[in-house]
Amino acid sequence: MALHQLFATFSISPFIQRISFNFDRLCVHVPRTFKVIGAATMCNKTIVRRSGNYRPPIWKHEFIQSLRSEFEEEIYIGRFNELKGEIRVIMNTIIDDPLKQLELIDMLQRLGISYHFENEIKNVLKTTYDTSYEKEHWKNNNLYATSLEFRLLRQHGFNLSQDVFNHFFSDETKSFNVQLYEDLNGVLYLYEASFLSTEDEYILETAKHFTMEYLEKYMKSSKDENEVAIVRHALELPLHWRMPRLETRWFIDIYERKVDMNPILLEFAKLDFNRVQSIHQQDLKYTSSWWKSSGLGEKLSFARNRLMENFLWSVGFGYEPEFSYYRRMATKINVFITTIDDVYDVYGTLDELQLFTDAIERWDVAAMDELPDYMKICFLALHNSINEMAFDVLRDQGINVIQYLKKVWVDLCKTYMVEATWYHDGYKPTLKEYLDNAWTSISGPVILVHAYVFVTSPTLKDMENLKQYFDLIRYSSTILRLADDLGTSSDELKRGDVPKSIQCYMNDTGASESNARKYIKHLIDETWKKMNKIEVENPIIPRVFVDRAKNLARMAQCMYQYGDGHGTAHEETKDRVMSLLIQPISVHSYGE
Ligand code: LA6
Ligand code: MN
Ligand code: MN
Ligand code: MN
Ligand code: MN
Repeated sequence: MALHQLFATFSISPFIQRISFNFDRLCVHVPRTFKVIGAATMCNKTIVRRSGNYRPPIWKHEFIQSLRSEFEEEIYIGRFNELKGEIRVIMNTIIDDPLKQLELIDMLQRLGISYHFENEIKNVLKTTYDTSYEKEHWKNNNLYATSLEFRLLRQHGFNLSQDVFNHFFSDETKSFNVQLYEDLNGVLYLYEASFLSTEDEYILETAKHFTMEYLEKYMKSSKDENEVAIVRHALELPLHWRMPRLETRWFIDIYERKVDMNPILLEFAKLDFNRVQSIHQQDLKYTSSWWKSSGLGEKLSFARNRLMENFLWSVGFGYEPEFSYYRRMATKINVFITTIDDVYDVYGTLDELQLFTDAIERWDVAAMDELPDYMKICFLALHNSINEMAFDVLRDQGINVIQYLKKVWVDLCKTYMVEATWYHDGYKPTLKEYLDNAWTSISGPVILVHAYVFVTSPTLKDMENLKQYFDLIRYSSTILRLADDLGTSSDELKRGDVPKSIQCYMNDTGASESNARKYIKHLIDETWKKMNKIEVENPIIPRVFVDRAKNLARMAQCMYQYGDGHGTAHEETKDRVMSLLIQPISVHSYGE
């Protein structure tokens, strides 16, 4: 099967066929309950356009260009390298203590600095995995140690069995031992480990429910503020589902207050955070200049103007310094997704949308001529940008990827078109029918196929192999879709849109909105389990790509944690941008 057939399993054809070109459709007859923001007269009838009522951006281009960081200066770099050496020394001194080694890895990961020690970490985990079935005293009877080992190994794609928890679990009562109630850390670590489970792992499923209940109770009864903050944070979202960079920023503050913290790790983590932040600022400046010069913000003023938020997504996909180019390209892609989605959902008439979809399918500048002006500029900007990215790949890797990139944009526009048609016809899909289309219409395949090209440096054969990772792309995209629906569907329905997953489930089952939301959250949990399974069962998928897929799901859960953090640009997103991209962490002075 060629890559262009990759997503064909999810047939959209029955709906596409209904979208025949009909000039009369330029004239919308049925005004729904949306505000008219644009009106034009064609064939003597008025075109009614919806409005997103989006607020203007809060981050100005001039402000972004004014950002300066001192953390690239010699004095910091010298100290930084010194600390890195000291951490290597620490690693060597604990070489005979497996538990200490795992604890150190855990701290390095949570402090966002493990990427400096990838080889060392891989070696430790490999050794641990190879000996993990032997009776070893350091983890016997120790729920905390067992859970830590389990989580770290699964996080790194090692396929170890849930049976490591047998000792703490009674098969007769199908429950965990009550002595555990004495061990907060053990329960907390078991809770985090349970999110690495695959489907049908009933011990881990029981662990998840048991630990949640325990931690909820603990939070209500404990007087220890620091501990309560940690437990509340864990219950809001488990570690496995969290956007790595935000987690790091949060954890550095927590770590500083820990009684047994290591000042070397802390100082290194702070310097690294600030150094990486200055790289992010360079990337941000580049994309902000690009966005400004594209003129799209002014010409398509009905659409969300969200350069900063789109950049934040890219930092969620990959924060490490090596991903600079990828972050820049991913931001452009996110900008196009956000803008074109508003063309389909808010502004365009059904006939204009069909023209645009056809133009994308032709991928030819000649196709522009038939488009209205606002679409022309959008089409050419997309066409140029994607071709330019393909040019970079051709120059650097010697392969032509245009057909692969184009394919995902065509699929995206076709699924947008299906939704536009459903909306126009007042059609209510079932949840299954909706999701078969909506995991593509949320743009996950666009984001991930481009990511694959930029982070794995593929050969043409690797591009063909991409079809084998179809499920990974689908699961990650499904979580993105479900999280987006939880955060955005209330406003979308007010504005006028197709029923989203929550409403489809309500229509299918008669459930209340609150129960439908619970069900969608359950689906997210189940989809994560499928993604976890792929990771441990397919060692050939490039890890750097699997991490992008997981990070996309994580970023979605982050952005929509408190509602629509992307489009509405509320306080929460503003605070996150401030702490991740604008403000460095304060460090003591490094003067002479
Ligand atoms: C879609 O918003 C959108 F712009 C996103 C932020 C989703 C992921 C895209 C990125 C990373 P909307 P719809 C930029 O909620 O119409 O309008 O599919 O998507 O529900
Ligand atoms: Mn469950
Ligand atoms: Mn939309
Ligand atoms: Mn849409
Ligand atoms: Mn949405």
